[in-house]
Amino acid sequence: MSTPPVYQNLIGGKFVDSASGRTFENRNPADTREIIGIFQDSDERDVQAAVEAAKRAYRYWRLVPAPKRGEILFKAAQLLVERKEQYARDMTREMGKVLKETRGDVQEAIDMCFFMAGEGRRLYGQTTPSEMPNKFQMSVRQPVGVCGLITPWNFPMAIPSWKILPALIVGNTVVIKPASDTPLSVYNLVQCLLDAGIPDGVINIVTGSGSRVGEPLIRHPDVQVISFTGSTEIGSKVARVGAEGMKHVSLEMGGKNPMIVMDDANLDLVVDGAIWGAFGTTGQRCTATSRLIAHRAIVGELTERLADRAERLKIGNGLDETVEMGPSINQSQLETVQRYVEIGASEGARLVVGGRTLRDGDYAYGFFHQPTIFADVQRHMRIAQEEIFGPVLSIITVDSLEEAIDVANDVPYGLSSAIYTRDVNAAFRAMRDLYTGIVYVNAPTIGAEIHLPFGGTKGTGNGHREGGIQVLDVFSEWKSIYVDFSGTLQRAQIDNY
Ligand code: UN1
Repeated sequence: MSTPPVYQNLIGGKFVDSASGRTFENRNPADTREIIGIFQDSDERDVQAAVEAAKRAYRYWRLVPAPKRGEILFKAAQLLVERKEQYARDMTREMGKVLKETRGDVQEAIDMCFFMAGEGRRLYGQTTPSEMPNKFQMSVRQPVGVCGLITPWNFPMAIPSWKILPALIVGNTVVIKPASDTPLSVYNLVQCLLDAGIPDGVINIVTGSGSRVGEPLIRHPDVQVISFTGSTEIGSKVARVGAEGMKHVSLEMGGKNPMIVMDDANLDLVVDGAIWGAFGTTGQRCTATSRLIAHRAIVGELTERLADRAERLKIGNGLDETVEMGPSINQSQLETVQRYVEIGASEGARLVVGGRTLRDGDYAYGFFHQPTIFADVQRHMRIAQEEIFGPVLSIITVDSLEEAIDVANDVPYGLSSAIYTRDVNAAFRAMRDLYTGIVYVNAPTIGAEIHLPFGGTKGTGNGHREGGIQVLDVFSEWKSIYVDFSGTLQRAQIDNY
């Protein structure tokens, strides 16, 4: 086997070893015999150096005209387009999801790059009339400073792009800590930005653990913005640290996304949508369809059809174009799935398909689990309430739209939801009453497009949105500017009344 490549931290435009000289290996979750790369196991000293570099670069970058920053992003987007296939392959090797999905992940970064590049010529502010004569006023977006970005492994390029690109277009600089399971895709994305002409120090990468890198990064007094995607448990810790330091904090966390299926739904469409929503990315999406809330009149037939399709899904190494579902990301995630299968069984749910880890033949070297469906799930069972982040779908039976919406909303999360129906009244009710940041009609809970706001209610986040122009609010501050050209002192609230 050839020697795996070594990746260094990127600090101030230079690739450097960690201060301690320690490294870690990253392996392919479909075949752990393959080492994808050796990465730096960094600590506080590396974070300190990266933040200093980002702070230095900020003095320059914030003054580069936004349309010029946009031009660099346009170039980077074009490079991503050229390198899409290679990066998708790298991503399948490091993350495990199938090629068509890793191509989609790179595409999402391309979309974001073009979108934010265009924003360089907008970054719209507002002008408003003054209460007084001969006075002009406006509000403009300002960059905030150094942004600390902590990104997950399930969308190893798309999610980093959602954070890096809006941060940069506004004029901030960044230090990113990629998930230790998928740092390579962040290096690939950042390489395009460097090749497109991003100056030294504007983007810095520090790899390593959450405790040794993530924590000092978010605590650093010179880091003004923290954008985090990951678990609710870590997210609430990030929120506390951010609150102490008076930082902008954007959190994107879990989901327990429901798909409501009414008795008039087109079941062919539902089967396609539910299989894609539940088992795409091996269920490892915050937006994954993890609860199917089906009307009693069709639940029996639907369960059978879903079980039949799930049973026939081809599982394996995502580099094989015929494979439909890859492995879990790592041993611990696989164990979580196994644990929830046991929990579901012990809670009295009916296992209709799957439930087993695959260990024979080539599967022995990866973290493969069968797509799993439980029926007769009760709304308050743990498998109906807790995020599993794996290929497990819970089917809950209901008798009416009202009950379906009530069950759908009765979880601690609120990211995405869906309804399948041909009844326009039911669809509009659901659109209004489903308490999630994203609602789909006759489509599964996954598949958000980057130019709409992405995020959720309740335990899913802290009210911010990624995607859309709304993301700019995370990475900018509003400045209100008053220009008095009257040549006299005009006292607001006094001289004009
Ligand atoms: C995630 O699950 O963490 O909407 C992100 C989707 C993708 C992004 C998912 N565009 O499913």
